[in-house]
Amino acid sequence: MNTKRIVFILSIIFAVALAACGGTAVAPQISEQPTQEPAATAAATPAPKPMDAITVAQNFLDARGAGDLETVSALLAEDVRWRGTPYLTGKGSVMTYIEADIDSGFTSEISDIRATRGRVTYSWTAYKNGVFYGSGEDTIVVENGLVAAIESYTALGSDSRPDIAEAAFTASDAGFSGPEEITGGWVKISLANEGHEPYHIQLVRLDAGKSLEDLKAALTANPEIYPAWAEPFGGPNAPDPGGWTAAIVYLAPGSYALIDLIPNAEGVPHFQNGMMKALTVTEPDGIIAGEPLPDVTIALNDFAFFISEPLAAGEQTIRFLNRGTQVHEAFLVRLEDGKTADDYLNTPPGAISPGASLGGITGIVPGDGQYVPVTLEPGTYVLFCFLPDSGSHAPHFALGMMQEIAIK
Ligand SMILES: [Cu+2]
Repeated sequence: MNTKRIVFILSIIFAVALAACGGTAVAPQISEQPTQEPAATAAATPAPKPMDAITVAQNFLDARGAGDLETVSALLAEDVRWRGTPYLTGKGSVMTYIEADIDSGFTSEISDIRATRGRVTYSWTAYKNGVFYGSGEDTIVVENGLVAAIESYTALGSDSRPDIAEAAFTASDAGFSGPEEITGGWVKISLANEGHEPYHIQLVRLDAGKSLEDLKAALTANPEIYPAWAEPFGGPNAPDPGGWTAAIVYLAPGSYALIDLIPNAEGVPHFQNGMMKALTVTEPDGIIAGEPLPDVTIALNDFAFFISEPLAAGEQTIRFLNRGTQVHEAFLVRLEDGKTADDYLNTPPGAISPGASLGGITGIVPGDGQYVPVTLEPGTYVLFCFLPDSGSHAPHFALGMMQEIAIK
């Protein structure tokens, strides 16, 4: 891949950052990975909050494993659905099935639990009277603190599970093209850039009755804060001109806008000049694909990236998880040999930047996570978040969300 690409956006945003920081650029964090989050201390224990989806699912699985039927029953919604195998509706039917399962001597081990938007996916290995019986992957859907659905692939066979659907979009200097409607669930959204500037897809879910024009007007009036009726839902971050990126995202049914927030050479965000497209996400029918299993997780905090384990060369899936309090994005660039993050940011408008985009994800809300498939080669990479701080208006990279990563 040609690593020489023209980048307009970065130098423009960096100029804003310099102004916001009084003209002093903040040096990037350069660290031997991984960068671990600091351990919580007793003094910093947060106030009690409602059980999250993983805790509910874990409690349910633990109780089932222990044969604690009272707790199992208490964690099931009255209209719980068990989809796949078996196919049941209602707490009574599900309890009868679980009781029979336990009486038959089944036990299981659970691993790789991950969750997004109330959907908890995990791997299981089952034993009958202590002898290996089978393995698979299920999803538990948690609503209002209770198990609302169990999506089970047990007896369907390993290849009966739906693959993650793909939706391909193209950006040109004239706008976005791609599907008008896709099915909800986990979707791999790809973006091919046939234009002359970097373009990205920021998905925004709109409340009923709100239009693209409403969103355009609101973000024009206040470019830093989404209105209450619009929720950023991420998407693939910008490929270089001529390039291609993808992100695997969970899309809830509803009405969405695809927008591009990157400013042009005059500093005007692309969406103002037509880089907007409507997208309808429909209710999925039956079992949907499970959540991807990441090779590495990169947490987006206020204001730093935390990498769960060393990034290695090769093909892999990175999970980006927003653990902060603001909307964050991640943009991954491979630098040319000997170049730094500052060199990349300081590329003059219209000049050739010393790095190549691998994409990443656009803005996601706290608690949300999305996945990016990448192939990494040995070299120096840098992660950026360009979104503005709600208080100081400085871009997050100037506050610490700029990190160089060496991959051997
Ligand atoms: Cu950020």
